[in-house]
Amino acid sequence: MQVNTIAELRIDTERLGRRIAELASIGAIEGDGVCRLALTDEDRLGRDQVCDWMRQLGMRVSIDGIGNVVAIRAGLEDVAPVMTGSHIDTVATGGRYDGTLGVLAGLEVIASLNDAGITTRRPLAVGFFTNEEGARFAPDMMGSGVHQGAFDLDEMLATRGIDNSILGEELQRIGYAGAAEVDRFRVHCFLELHVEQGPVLEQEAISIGAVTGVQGISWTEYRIAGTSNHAGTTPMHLRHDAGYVAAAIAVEARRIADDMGGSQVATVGTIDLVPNLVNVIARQALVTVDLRNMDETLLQAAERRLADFVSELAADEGVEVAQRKLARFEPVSFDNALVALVEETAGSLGFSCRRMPSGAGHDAQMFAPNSPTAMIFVPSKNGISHNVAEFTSAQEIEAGANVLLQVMLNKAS
Ligand code: HGY
Ligand code: MN
Ligand code: MN
Repeated sequence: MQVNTIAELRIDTERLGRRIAELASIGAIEGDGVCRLALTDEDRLGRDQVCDWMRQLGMRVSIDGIGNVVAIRAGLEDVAPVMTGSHIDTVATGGRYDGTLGVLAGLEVIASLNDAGITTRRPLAVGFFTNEEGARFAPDMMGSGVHQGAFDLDEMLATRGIDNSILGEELQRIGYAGAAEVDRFRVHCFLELHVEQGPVLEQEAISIGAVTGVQGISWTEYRIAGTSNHAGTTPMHLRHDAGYVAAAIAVEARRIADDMGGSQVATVGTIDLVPNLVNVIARQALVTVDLRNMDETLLQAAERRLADFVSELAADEGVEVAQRKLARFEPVSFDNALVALVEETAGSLGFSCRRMPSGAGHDAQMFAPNSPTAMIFVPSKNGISHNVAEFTSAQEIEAGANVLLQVMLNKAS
């Protein structure tokens, strides 16, 4: 049966729920959480499972040079596909919905169309991208960045992880160094369903977020070299204390966010001291700072203020500071017409909906420069994410997946 848009078609919520639970069992950690850091064995097992599902759905699966996996369902015409997808790698203390929901909801769209015997005019594509999180190998959105031409493949394959592993070697080890070319795949449009990972939809009791864009992201690593010395005998004015400088950076990062207000956020997620002993002044500190803002000019101002603070403090304390940019993304705006379609579709399905920006980075932002792109958010309980307590209800997932289904059908007709 060749149909374009079947307004009454709906996804199978139980089947989607089963797949979410099954994938969450791979890399399961205490508290219903998931740990599938990019290119670990857990990530490999998750990849194997999702590729099996893709093949069972009759899709043609391809793997590219950085391990991105894209499955295609043929359309009536051989034209640019309507694509959806996200990531299945997680942070070390992740939840079962971040990224995973977007990939499995995409497969649920395919399964629902298979059940209904519907063939769309355009092909449909569902993908998962390597290392969206950037927690093991920086930067984040790495795979989708290579896929869409923002990052150089060889440079990313040479990336050293926080565990000193090399990305390309890990990719080979897990058997996902694919042959498909990168930066060749262009889509008619790209949609990503994702949990909001923040408190807005829940607080406003709204079912669907029509995401207008993604804020700018700046990750910097500071490697501070001081002098180890005795904690008791060293007079304060003679110290070159790397631990003190690291802690001062964390305090200043917070002060910058508080002073600037608006959408400015600042996070010090890692501080490693050497030798990390109670009675030894640290000779080395490694600290990362994550700054984000919806406005590029303000984000640059925050970066400058922190950089000035660090260089002044380093001179005062007599330490050496080497800084390295781990990730830098300017704010991204999604396609207004596609955002409007998400809004209209949510409304026609009877769901409340509001436009909103994304505080988190997403694979979708890497598609935005090349193709019309938009995202669909569903609520996060208590606004929690990157935490095993991450939760979104089956009913909220059903709403988001049905909006995804209908928007994809609309664009593929
Ligand atoms: O850091 C982020 O915003 C995303 O989770 N990678
Ligand atoms: Mn995510
Ligand atoms: Mn995440």
